[in-house]
Amino acid sequence: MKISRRHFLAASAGLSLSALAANNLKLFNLPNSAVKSYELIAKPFDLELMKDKTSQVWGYNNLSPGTVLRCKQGDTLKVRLVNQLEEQTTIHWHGMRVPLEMDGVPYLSQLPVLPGEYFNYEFKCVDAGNFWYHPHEGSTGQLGRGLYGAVIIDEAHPTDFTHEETLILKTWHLDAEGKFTPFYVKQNAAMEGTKGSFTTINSINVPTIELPANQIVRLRIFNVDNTITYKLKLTDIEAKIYSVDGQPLTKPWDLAAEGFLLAAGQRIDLAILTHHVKKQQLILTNNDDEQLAIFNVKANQKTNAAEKWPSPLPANPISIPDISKAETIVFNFGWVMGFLENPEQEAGYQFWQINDRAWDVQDITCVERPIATLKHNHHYIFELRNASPFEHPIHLHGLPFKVIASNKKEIIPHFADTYLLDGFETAKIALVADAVGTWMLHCHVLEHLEAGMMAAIKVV
Ligand SMILES: [Cu+2]
Repeated sequence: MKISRRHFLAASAGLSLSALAANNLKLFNLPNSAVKSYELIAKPFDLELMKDKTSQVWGYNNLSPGTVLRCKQGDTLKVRLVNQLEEQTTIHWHGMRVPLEMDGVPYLSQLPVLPGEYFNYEFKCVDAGNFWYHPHEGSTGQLGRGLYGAVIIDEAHPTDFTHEETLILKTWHLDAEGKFTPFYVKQNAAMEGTKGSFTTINSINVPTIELPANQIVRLRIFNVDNTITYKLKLTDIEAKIYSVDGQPLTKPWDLAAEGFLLAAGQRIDLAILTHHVKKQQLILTNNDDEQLAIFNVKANQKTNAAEKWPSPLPANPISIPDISKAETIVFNFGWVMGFLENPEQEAGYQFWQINDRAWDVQDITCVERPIATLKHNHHYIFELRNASPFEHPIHLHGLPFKVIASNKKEIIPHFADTYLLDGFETAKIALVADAVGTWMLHCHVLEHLEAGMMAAIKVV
């Protein structure tokens, strides 16, 4: 069922956005500080991704990744999105706790921004860390063509890091001429998704990045890909993970010898000390064999930061779930195998389900049928069960969660906004439902989302 914009306005008239905002005020009750304003113009432009080939990408302000939005924890971010695309769009602030009406979900948070229109986003940045922005509309194509960017919220007080780099990972769907290949292929969408073939960091294939010696370096690594989980390793140097999804780890983790799985949508802060590097060249790899970036460590006379691992980053003000009083809700991530026997059937567009229900991206009334209703400020455990052999990075809007258990992996409890659910894995995440509103729970393999793997969770 398709519903007109007028219908949405009529339906939402009874719903007071200011009342919703008031409910969220507690979250945003930080001391008043600066306001940072940006304009993001979404439009197509030509970009040389492959040498001597032009790709017609979409970006913000003729950039892909778009402008880095940056301010300090507690500041207000004001962003005007101007739509100069030929289709409607929105912006979702991945991992950021914003009021529902700023969350960018079309027909739930706001009307889609039509070609030629603009929309003003404004919210307080309550958490420090690495977040990102992207459309929540036409996801495979809009993100696939390059619409995304980083949001970096600096900690309220200085950290021990003395140098930083932002690395945004994506594997583009391009042919040998630099032209886009399909982002959504039914047969792949029913399985692990359609992978691109040309991997870049900040839109450069295997960039060489200069790092000064004698520094405490913070690598902010983002996975904005439609599909791929990268298995990250850094050669010839010890590295530690300081945050996952922008949320600091109480005790930083060693980057394991077998690498770290960074799923679609996720971010980490990776720390290295460039004091006594074994080699002047450090290589960031995916799956051992694919080079992602080369770091050249250059002598630097300027500073002499102590050769000491930095203190953990300060925790964000997230409500801590109390497992002893939490109610458990089970979510089954299902797979309709019938599709594979008859790949031509149109019903194949809904072969992913959560608790036996497929989301239809064409039917805006889905937002009116939440899959679970939570009581405001109550504690919950979500048991996430994967009934398929394919992995699903499960992302929840509005409510950061604590990862607490898995039947397949050893879990060190930590906060995140996306959990990589392995094939046939059952995992547990815990949260306090401290933000009133309707929040999306979905897989960040974007073809899975568009083929049904999305649901609404309501907090009342
Ligand atoms: Cu999935």
